[in-house]
Amino acid sequence: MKFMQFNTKVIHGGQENIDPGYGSVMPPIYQTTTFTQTSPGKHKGYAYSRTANPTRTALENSLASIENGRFGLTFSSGLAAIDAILKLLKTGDEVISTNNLYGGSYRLFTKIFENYGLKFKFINMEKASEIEAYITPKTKLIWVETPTNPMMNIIDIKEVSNIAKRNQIKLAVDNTFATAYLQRPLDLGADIVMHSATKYLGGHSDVVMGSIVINNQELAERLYFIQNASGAIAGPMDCFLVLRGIKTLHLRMQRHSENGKAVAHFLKTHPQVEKVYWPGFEEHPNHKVAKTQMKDFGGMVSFTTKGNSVKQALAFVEKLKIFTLAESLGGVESLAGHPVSMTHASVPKEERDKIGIEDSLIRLSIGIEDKEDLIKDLEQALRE
Ligand code: P1T
Repeated sequence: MKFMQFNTKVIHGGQENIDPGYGSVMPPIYQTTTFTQTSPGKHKGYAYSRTANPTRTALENSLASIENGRFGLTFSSGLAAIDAILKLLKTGDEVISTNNLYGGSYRLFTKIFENYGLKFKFINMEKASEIEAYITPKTKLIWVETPTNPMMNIIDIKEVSNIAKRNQIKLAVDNTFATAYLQRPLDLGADIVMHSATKYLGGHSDVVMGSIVINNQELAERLYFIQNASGAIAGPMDCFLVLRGIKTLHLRMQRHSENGKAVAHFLKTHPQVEKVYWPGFEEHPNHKVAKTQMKDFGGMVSFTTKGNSVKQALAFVEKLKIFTLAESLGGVESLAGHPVSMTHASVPKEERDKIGIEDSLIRLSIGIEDKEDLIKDLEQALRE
């Protein structure tokens, strides 16, 4: 069904003949570890649930469909998905990564994979052409997160992909903040698109999961091998929940974006607020790129307050009533976080300072509540 557009794909993509047994509309939750064989190796396509499980297949096919890819894989967390991608590499290989990215990704790169002899170069990619200077014959992967967590930098996926292709380097894009609703990295030339499905894809703050979508068959086979050999797979119940989440992804992302815009504009004019980071502002350094590669600007907004102190930031988040102070993002409910003490505590202070993660920085995941209520809540928490 090649003609399907995005809103149809989130509901039907990859879901043909989902339950040949009884014709259920949603896939059954195959809560089983293993499958009957009539003779060794003779079965109906599934032998053991680490290797493959029908509920997982249903989700993996949905993910491939919405990202315009051919192959989908799901993992027990976003970090497990990134871990699998890095296992494509060998000791001595080099990775060029954005210098602003989720703290846990940075920790995985520097505290785990550097021990296995991978080398990471963390650079600012806002001017994509500057990447070229860091490429060596050992560079095998470029790692892009856009919008970045938590500074909302925008990286030009198409331009980076041209550089990657010219130099025969694979390009992986962490699409967690945007999702396939707002941008589709494979269409822009990326080789691998990765998500923390824990966030917008699941959408209800009740599942931890990661996903990968690719087009290239050889790459897919290597990743399926790693998924099975390393074993950090997603369970059937969680796959069911994320599949359910995806069916309303378009509606939620539309509302997240609408509310995100309202909150960003409110903060911008508030006397207590110093800076607001949101790619929808014309003065955002890569607004033009965001406008071209994204359908809208999403529901993530970060800001700093005048005076820039940790104390101030903590007082603000403690006063919030509708926003919940919590790690994570992308659920229906609005969350607030203080990156310095939460999501990015694992990034050393000198690195944080370099990329603008200041002491008073607050990151908001704008939910799908009434925007007037969200603004009132922010207003009362900003009141001294
Ligand atoms: O939490 P997990 O599902 O393992 O996903 C890791 C991850 C990867 N990439 C991005 C861009 C992310 O934001 C995350 C997780 N982020 C948070 C928990 C957070 O609060 O930012």
